[in-house]
Amino acid sequence: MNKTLVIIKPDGVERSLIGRIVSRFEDRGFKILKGRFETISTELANKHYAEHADKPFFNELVSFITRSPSFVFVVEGPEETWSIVRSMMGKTNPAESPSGTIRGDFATELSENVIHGSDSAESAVREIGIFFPDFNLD
Ligand SMILES: Nc1nc2c(ncn2[C@@H]2O[C@H](COP(=O)(O)OP(=O)(O)OP(=O)(O)O)[C@@H](O)[C@H]2O)c(=O)[nH]1
Ligand SMILES: [Mg+2]
Repeated sequence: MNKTLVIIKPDGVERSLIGRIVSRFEDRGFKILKGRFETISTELANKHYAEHADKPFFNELVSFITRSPSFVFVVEGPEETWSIVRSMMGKTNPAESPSGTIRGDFATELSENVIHGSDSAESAVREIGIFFPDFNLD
């Protein structure tokens, strides 16, 4: 799987970080495909974050990701692109993310951590299907 889904979350769009974040992926040698602004609906957020439905932070997570436009796009690179993108993002908690990673450079809060990236090849296929159902992954 050489494509993955990336979302610059509402905090990143509100803070005008799109250009700097997209540049990192382009500088790394990836292609940006299919990007668009989207205020994620509650229905889509529930589907996207279904694995967290039972967690105590789920309602907060859904209200955050739906509060204003996100920038949703597909990144294309070599095999296992999702894994390289995740390493560029840093850890889930920005406080544990080293400088040089996206969350380590642009975020401080676990609940507002600027970026989402698919966490496996299977997640990439599933999530590209959720946001870009017409995208041909063959
Ligand atoms: N408030 C709170 N939020 C959490 C906690 N754990 C995770 N989150 C939020 O829920 C999101 C999804 O969690 P995960 O899927 O485990 O983390 P992730 O894969 O690094 O983040 P995503 O790329 O957004 O999926 C995270 O990005 C956090 O913003 C928690 O313990 N408390
Ligand atoms: Mg996740």
